[in-house]
Amino acid sequence: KTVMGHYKSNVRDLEFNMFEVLRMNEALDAGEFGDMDTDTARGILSEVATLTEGPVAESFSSADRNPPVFDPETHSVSLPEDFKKSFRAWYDAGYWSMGLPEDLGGMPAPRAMVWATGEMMLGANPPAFMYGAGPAFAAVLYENGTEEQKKWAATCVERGWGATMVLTEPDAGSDVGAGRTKAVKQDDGSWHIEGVKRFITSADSDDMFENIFHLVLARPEGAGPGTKGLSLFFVPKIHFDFETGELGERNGVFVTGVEHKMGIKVSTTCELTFGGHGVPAKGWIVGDGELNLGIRQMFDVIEHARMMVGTKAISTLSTGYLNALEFAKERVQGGDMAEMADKNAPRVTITHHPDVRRALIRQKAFAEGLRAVYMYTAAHQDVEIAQRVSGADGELAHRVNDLLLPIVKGVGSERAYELLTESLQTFGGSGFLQDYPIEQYIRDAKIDSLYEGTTAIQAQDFFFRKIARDRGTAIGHVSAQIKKFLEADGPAELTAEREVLATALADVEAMVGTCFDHLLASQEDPKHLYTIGLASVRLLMAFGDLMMGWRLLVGAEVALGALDGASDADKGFYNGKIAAAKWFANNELPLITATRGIVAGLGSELMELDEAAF
Ligand code: ST9
Ligand code: FAD
Repeated sequence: KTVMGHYKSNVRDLEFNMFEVLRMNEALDAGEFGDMDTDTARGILSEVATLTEGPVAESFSSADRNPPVFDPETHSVSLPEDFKKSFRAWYDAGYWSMGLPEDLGGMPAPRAMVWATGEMMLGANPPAFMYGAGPAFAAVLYENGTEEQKKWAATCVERGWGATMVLTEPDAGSDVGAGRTKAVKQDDGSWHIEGVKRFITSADSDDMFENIFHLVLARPEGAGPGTKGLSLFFVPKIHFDFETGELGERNGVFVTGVEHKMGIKVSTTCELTFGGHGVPAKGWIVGDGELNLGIRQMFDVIEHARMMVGTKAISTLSTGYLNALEFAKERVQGGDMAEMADKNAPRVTITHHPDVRRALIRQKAFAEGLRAVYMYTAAHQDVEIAQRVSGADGELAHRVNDLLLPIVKGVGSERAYELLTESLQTFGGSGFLQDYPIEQYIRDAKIDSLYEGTTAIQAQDFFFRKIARDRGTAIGHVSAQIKKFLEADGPAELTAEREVLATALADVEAMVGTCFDHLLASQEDPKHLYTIGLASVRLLMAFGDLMMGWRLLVGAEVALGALDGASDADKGFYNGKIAAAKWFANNELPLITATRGIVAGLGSELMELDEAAF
């Protein structure tokens, strides 16, 4: 069984975020993004919605039922034809050029546009978006590369090559610094890479690309341990003439296995062997050859990828919710609760049942709350927009983006997976069937809390790096923004909810304070670091809820202000924004107070428990 036309975009909410809440139209119409003005942006959003709901979504479930086949003899995979067609439909439309450097044929665009169109791709057919990483990865090569490498980057884009990011090894997952793949310097300035990497996305892709370039972390012989001893190498699948781009000999990097997975099956997850087949795997160190820059350069890739993973999860929740909503409006089951005593009362659609309404508004609040958070994050990826949205200058905007990436990625993936089970539940037993897309959404979205740094890693990154090492600069800026919102005059209709938000902010600040206390105390007694480790995912999730609660209320204020004179369709939309924000404030935010208490009471006893007791 396959599902056609599964994807439901939400262009109205994307436009609401971009133009009504974040007011990006001001920067667009001031000409800060070249030819991209507001009308152009709206036109693109609507075209991408049509493209993604149509040809891109078409192979979503069939590709799941007909996963790639690996041929160990030729080290290659074959992908379903209809999937390749979906990919082409997207790639040939050329939207990947938005936001790329102009030297690579890029079209100026705010990051929010990149991620808004990305959202639709990632909801319709996530693997298809991921196979299209070439231009974005080439841009990282361009930005970190030598003059000559900048030309290679242009070749990669012009010829439409595929790309991978290559970090993980069997013994080096979260701990990237444990990687053993080594690099041996050659007289001609190139390096020979030797080792086995695993779980490499898109490392082979049938005939979709004439070539693939791998961005590989490896340890130059003699370099030190850990991540700081790694360098980044550009390793093409097939050698090419650096002047003309013409393809030459096969390089010695081969796919030696493809995993069988729970979801995103058509996205190939490969074992990749370097220099194990009698042909050297030649690579070139990215940049001017200074050692130990590898992890920093790779993080330029990782930052895109983490944003991508969070947006993928959030988009899947959004289409999950909209599918559940459509089903709920049609499914007739049971009588109205208020007529409980009357066995002959008319049967109603399940949208009349309080618990279904609770489930629907919860899905809506999280889907739209998370969208508002990733949009706010994207707004801090452009100086021009960040300045307008929060008054952050370039440096601060960068820090705010850094702070929020683990929220988009970590909270986005955890909440999307959790809430998608609520979407499935809304379908009743039908949700369990492959006639509907939800079971695949759940399988496809589970990966999002795992790759690109598990939730535990995101939570540690959030506290140790994005808060403590940042000396609270970015989080201070964001809480100042929340306070500004709380202190400004607001509509009476939202007074109660603003009070709840103020409490949530105080709770989160207290939790951050508790973690700082343990950090300080750890200088005397390192066991206090355990307590932070035990608290960190709770803190991450609580901050995510605070961000959602805030951004939803900001949206609700905008909606309240726009109700007067709005069309009937817009009235429905705006009332939905207000209802979801109120619901989130009254039903989710108060839970943070309990978490604050739990975190305040945490010790490190759990770490002393004998393993035999588990
Ligand atoms: C993977 C791929 O899972 C899955 C999907 C692939 C999809 C491919 C397609 C994507 C398409 C995307 C398209 C985008 C389109 C957009 C278009 C736009 C035009 N931030 O803390 P330390 C650096 S891949 C920045 O001591 P440890 C920093 O340089 C596998 N930098 O770490 C730092 O030095 P310093 C993913 C950071 O203890 C240095 O690292 N695997 C950050 O040595 C050392 O830091 C993972 O993600 C940061 N947040 O190592 C691994 N953090 O301090 C997860 C660190 O001097 N594990 N640096 O600045 C971790 O992240 C670990 O925490 C660790 C720890 C490895 C960093
Ligand atoms: P481990 O690191 O062994 O983690 C196991 C468990 O221990 C997790 O729950 C983790 O949270 C926890 N844990 C580990 N260390 C810590 C710690 N210090 N503190 C607290 N908890 C900890 N990698 C690439 O390089 N390129 C790719 O393209 C790519 N694509 C992938 C595609 C798929 C489908 C999959 C499954 C993986 C992919 N990966 C890729 C690898 C992915 O990034 C890793 O799987 C991930 O980083 C986790 O590593 P691991 O699987 O070894 O788990």
